[in-house]
Amino acid sequence: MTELTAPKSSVTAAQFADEIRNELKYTQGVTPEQAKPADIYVATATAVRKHLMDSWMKTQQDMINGNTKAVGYLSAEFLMGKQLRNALLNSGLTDQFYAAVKELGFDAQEVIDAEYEPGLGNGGLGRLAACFIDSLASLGVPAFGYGIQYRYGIFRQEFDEEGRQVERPDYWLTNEDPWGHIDYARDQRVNFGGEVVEEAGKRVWKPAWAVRAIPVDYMVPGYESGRVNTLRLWQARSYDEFDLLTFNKSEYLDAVKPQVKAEDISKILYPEDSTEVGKELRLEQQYFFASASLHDAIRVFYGDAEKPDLTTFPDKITFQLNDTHPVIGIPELMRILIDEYGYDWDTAWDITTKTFNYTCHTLLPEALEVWPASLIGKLLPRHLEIIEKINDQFMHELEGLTDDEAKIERMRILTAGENPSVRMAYLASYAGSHVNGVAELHSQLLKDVTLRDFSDIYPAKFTNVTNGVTPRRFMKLANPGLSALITEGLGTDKWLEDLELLKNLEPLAQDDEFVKKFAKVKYDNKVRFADFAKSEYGFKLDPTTMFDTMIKRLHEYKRQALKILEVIATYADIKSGKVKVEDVTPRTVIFGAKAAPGYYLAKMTIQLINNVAKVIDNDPDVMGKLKVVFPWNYNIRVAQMLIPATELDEQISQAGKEASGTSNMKFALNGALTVGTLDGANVEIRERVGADNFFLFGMTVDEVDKMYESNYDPAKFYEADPRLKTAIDMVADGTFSNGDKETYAPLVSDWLTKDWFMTLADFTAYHDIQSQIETLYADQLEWNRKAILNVANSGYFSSDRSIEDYLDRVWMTGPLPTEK
Ligand code: BZD
Repeated sequence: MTELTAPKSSVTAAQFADEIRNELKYTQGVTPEQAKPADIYVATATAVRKHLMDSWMKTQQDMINGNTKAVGYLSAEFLMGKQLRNALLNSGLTDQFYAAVKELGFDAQEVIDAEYEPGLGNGGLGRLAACFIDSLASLGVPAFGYGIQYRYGIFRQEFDEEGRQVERPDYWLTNEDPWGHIDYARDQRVNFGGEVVEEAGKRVWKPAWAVRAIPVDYMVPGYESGRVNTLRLWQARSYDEFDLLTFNKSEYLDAVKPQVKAEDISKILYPEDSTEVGKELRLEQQYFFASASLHDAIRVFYGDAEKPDLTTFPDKITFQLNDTHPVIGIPELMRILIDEYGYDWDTAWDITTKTFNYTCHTLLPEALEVWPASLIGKLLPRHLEIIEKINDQFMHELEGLTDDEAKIERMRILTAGENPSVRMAYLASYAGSHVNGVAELHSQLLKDVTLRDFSDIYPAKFTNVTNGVTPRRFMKLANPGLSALITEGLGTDKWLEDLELLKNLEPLAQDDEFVKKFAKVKYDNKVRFADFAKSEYGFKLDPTTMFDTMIKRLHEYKRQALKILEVIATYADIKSGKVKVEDVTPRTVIFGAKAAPGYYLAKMTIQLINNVAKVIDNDPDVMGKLKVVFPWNYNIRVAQMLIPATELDEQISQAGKEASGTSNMKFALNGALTVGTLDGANVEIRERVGADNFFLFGMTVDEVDKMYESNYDPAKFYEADPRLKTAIDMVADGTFSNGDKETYAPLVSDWLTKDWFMTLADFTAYHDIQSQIETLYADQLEWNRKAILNVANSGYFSSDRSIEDYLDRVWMTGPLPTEK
C-alpha cells in the first residue's frame, strides 16, 4: 500500500534509510542484518523524532516568549492509537519511509505492526482528547495535553469457550516506547494525607506521604503546520527516602510498602467508563496528575522565579477539564496560590476561575462524579477545607442571586447531612469560566436538566462545542483509497486541513462514473477488512454482503441488545420461512465492544452476541445470508480498518442518553449510511447530510420522557410484536445456550420487567427502518450516492472545527504567529 503525500521533508529515501541505519547502530546497537522489524520500528521512530525536534523546541520557545495564550488539556485519558504512520504523515516522511524500509529489506507493514497500541483510554472521551491535541497542533495553537502514563492501559479483551469476556492485562510497555521521553529533571512532588495545622495564623498542610511525578513527553506534530506540541503524561514513582526505614519500622518489607503504593498510582487505567466507583486510588490518580500538571505549567511559564506574578497565569494558559476527572485541580490551584505563593483568597479565586473551563461528556446521573468528603479529607485535608470554603462562598453568593431556598440547597457543592460528599460537576460549573456539552442536543439537555440550576443562575457560562474527529487519522491514514478519490474529485488535497471543502464533492454524487469509483473503493476496503479479519481472527467474511457495524463500549443505553434482538428475529424469520431466503439482503453484522469488568448485564450481552454468532454460523439454513462476528479487543487499530469498510453504521442509543458519539462522525466521513435515533450528534449529522440520507427511527427525547412518566411497561411491547416475542423467547429458551434456560435469565428478566433504556419500545420502529435500508441497498447506485452525500456534508465534524469553536467560545486564544 502506498500513500501519496506531498513530501514536505526534503530528505530523500536514501538519506532516511541512512538515518534508520544510524539509529540501529548508535541507539540500539544492532546491524541491519541482525535487525528485526521491531528494531526497524524503533529506529524509524527515533529518526522521526529527530526530524521533529527543532519544530518542537521552537514551538515551546514561541509559546513561552510570545503573547499567545496556550491551552492545557487536562484529561485522565488520551487514547492515541499507534503513532508511527501519523508521525510520518505529519513530518512529510511517508514516502521516504516506504522506500527506505524496502531498501533495508523489510516489509513496511511488519514494521508498522511492531508498534504496540497504547490503550490509555476507555472510549470516546479518551479518543476525543487525542483528536483534539492533533487538531491543536495542526492549527498551530500552543498546547499541552496533560494526563497519566498508565503502566496498564484498557484491558485486552478475550472471549472464552462460552463466549464470555475475559480481561487480560494490557502491559503495553513490555517493549521499548520510542515516542515517550522521560524527563527526570522536570519532576514534581505530589503530596498526600496528613493533617492541616494552624501556624502563625495560617493553615499549613503537613502531608504524610509524597509521590514523585515524572513527565513522559510525547511530541504531537501538527499536519502541515510546522508546529509540534507536547503530550505530557505523568508517571508515579516513589521517593527513595531512607527515613522510611528508620521510621519506627523494623521490617524492610513494611518499610517499602509506601513506595510500592506510590508507584501504584499510575499503574492502571480504570476500565469503568460510565459508573464511578468512588475508589481511593482513582482520586489519588486524579489529584496526582492535576497537581503535577498545574505545577508544571507554572514552571514552564515562570521558570524558577521565587515570586512570580501569577495574576498573569490565566493569560499564559487556559485549562480545559475533560469531564470531572481533573476537577480536583480547582482546589489545588487555590491551594498553590494561597499556601505556596501567599496570595489572598479573593485574588486566588479570581485567578482560578479565569483559568478553568469544564466539558461535560455525559447525561447519565450515575456518571457524574461525587466523592465522599471523608475520603477527600483523609487524602487531601487542605483541599477539603478549601472546598468547604468555596461551598460557603457559593451559598452566600447564591443567596444574593435568588430567593429560591430549595434551589440553593440543590446546588450545594458539598452536600449537607451526615455523610457529606463533594459533587465535582457542580464544583466545576461554579468555578469554571465556561461549561460546555459535546453536541447541540447534549448542551441543551445539560442546560434544561442535568445542570439546570447552574444555567439558570449563570447562563453566560454555558455553551456548546460539538465534537469532531481528526481527518488525518480517520480518513487519510485509515482510508487511503477514499482519500485518493476525494483528492482526485476535488483536484486538491487541501481538504485534509479544511474539511468543509468536502462540500464540493456534492455534485459528484450525480456523476455515475464517480459513484462507481466510490463503490469500488468501499468494496476494496471490505476486502481489506475481510483479509484482516481472516488473518487476525480467523473469520471468513464475504465482502459482497452488507457490512453492518456497531462499535462502541458495551452499555445498556447504547442498546447493543436492540441490534442483537433484531438479528435474532431475522434469523427466526428465515428459519420459519416467514421470509423467503431469496428476499433476504445478505448481511455481515459486526460488533466491537468492551464491557466494564464489573458490569454484569453488559458482559452477559457480549456472551449472548457471541453465542448468537455461533448458532447462526453453524446453521446451513442461513448460510450466506446472515452472519454475526465479534472481533475481540476492539481498539483504534481495528477501528481504522473497520470504519472504512462499513456500509451501515448503527447509532441506536436511547434518545437523550448519548452525549455526542464520535464514531458516527467517522462513519459518515468514510461513506457509511447511519441508522440512528435522534440522539447526541446524530441530530446534527442528519441535519447536515440530509434527512433523505440518514435512516432515522425511534422515540425522541420527549417521547422517552413521556413514556417514563406513564410507567413504561416493556412486557406490553413484547406481547405486541410477534417478532420481538419470538426473539426474546429464543434467548430465554436456551437456543443460544445449548438448551440452558438459566444462562440469559437475568437479561431476559431485565428486558421484560425493567428495560430502563426502552429497547423493547423501539424494536418495531427499528425493524421497519431495517426494511427500508434493505430496499435502498438493493439499488447500489442510489445507496452509494447517498453515501457520497454523507461524506460531502460531514466536513463540519472535523476536530479542527471543534477546536476553532473552543478557541472562539471558550479559550479566547488562537494560533502562534507564523513567520513568513
Ligand atoms: O464521550 C463519551 C460519551 O459517551 C460520548 O457520547 C461522547 O461522544 C464522548 C466524547 O465526548 N464519554 C466517555 O467516553 N466517557 C468515558 O470514557 C468515561 C471514562 C471514565 C469515567 C467516566 C466516563
